[in-house]
Amino acid sequence: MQVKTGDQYFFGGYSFPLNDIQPIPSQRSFQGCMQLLHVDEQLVDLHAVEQGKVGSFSNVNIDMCAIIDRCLPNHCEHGGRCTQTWDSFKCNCERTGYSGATCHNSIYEQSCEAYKHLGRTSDTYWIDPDGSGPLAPFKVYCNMTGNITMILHHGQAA
Ligand SMILES: [Ca+2]
Repeated sequence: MQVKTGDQYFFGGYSFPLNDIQPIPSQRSFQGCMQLLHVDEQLVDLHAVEQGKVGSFSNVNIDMCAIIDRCLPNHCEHGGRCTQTWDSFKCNCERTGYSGATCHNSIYEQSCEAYKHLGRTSDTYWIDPDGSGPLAPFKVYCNMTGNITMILHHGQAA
C-alpha cells in the first residue's frame, strides 16, 4: 500500500477557508499536550512555527503543558467518583446515598420521625442522622405506631 501525503499537515485540528462550502466537521479539535512532533522523520521546530517562519498556529501554547487534574484533590464527597474533561469535572454519586454536583446532599431522611412526617408506615428505612455530615447512612426499622421507635438491625449501624 502506498500513501501519498499532501504538502500541509494539521496537528490537533484543521481550519477551512472562509468560503469553503464543505460542512464544518462536528469533531472537536484536540485538547491536550503533544511533544516531539516529527514529519517525514524530521523533528518539527516549534519555535520556528511560533516565530512565524514555518506554518501557522492558533490556540496553542508552545513549551508548556497546561493539563490540570480536576479530580485532584477530589471534590466529590462521600466516596463519589470523579471524572473529568479538559474543562470540568463531574461526580458520579451512584450508590453513595448522596446526590448533587459534589455528592453533598443526603438522599435519605435524618430520622424515623422525618419518614413519619412524610406519611410513611412502619417499615425498614435508610436514615442518615447527620444529613450531609460524614456519618454514613444505615438501615433501621421504624415503628411508627405510638411513640416512634428506631430499631437498629444487628451489625448494620455504621
Ligand atoms: Ca451523613
